[in-house]
Amino acid sequence: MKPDAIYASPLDEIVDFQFDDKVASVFPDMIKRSVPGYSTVIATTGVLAKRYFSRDSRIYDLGCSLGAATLTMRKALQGEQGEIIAVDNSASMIERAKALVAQDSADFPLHFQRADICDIEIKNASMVVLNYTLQFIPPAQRQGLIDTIFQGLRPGGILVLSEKIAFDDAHKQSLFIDLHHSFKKANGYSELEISQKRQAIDNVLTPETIPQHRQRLIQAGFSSADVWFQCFNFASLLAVK
Ligand code: GEK
Repeated sequence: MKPDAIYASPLDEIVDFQFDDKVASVFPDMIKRSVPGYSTVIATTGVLAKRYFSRDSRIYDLGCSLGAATLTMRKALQGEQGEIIAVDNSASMIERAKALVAQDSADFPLHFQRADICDIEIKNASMVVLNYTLQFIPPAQRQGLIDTIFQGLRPGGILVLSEKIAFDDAHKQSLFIDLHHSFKKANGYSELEISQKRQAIDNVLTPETIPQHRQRLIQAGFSSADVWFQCFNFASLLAVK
């Protein structure tokens, strides 16, 4: 795993964070050291796939990056009949994900699509995974995307929605941001790296509160939407159609 040192040296200008080749090349290290609970969420996505996948249906992994969730679900669904559609709009992510899948021996059908997740058609899905990606979609487009996902799910199908979250309570907001920084420091990031990355990502990542997410999911038509995992300001919800 190539170590992430993108923000390790002082930068003259901090540009908005992008999922380019520099990021894709260090992504597994970056996400593991930056997102508390990431490996639990990925492993549990496989457990949920095993439970909720239904024969001849599709699973969508929206904002698949290097395909961590896709590879876990594929392994869980060996021998089943259906397909995974893994979507990302970053060419670097899709190319590298394809190379990783080429080394994977699981036989569950998988197709990559390079597209904006707000423009794709979703149909015949038993499960949709949105792991840490809705946060990069402009807030005004989020309800439309969640509505499209709901409509493309079979009855009883699920959406797994994992996000960085915000808090209405100012004390909780600053406490969890602080704890997240401590988590990053404990994982070897310096103060400079943490602060430069924060400047780069603040304009492109808009976290929302759990009540905002739940309200949007219920408005779309989901019969339930519950937090099944949270570590500091990162949470995952399970919404059932
Ligand atoms: C994982 N789910 O490892 N359309 C398609 N892809 C997009 C869009 C968009 N509009 N916006 C962003 N992306 C992964 C981690 S990372 C989260 C997801 C993070 C893609 C973007 O290219 C990137 O690959 C991914 O969403 C977000 O479980 O880095 O914090």
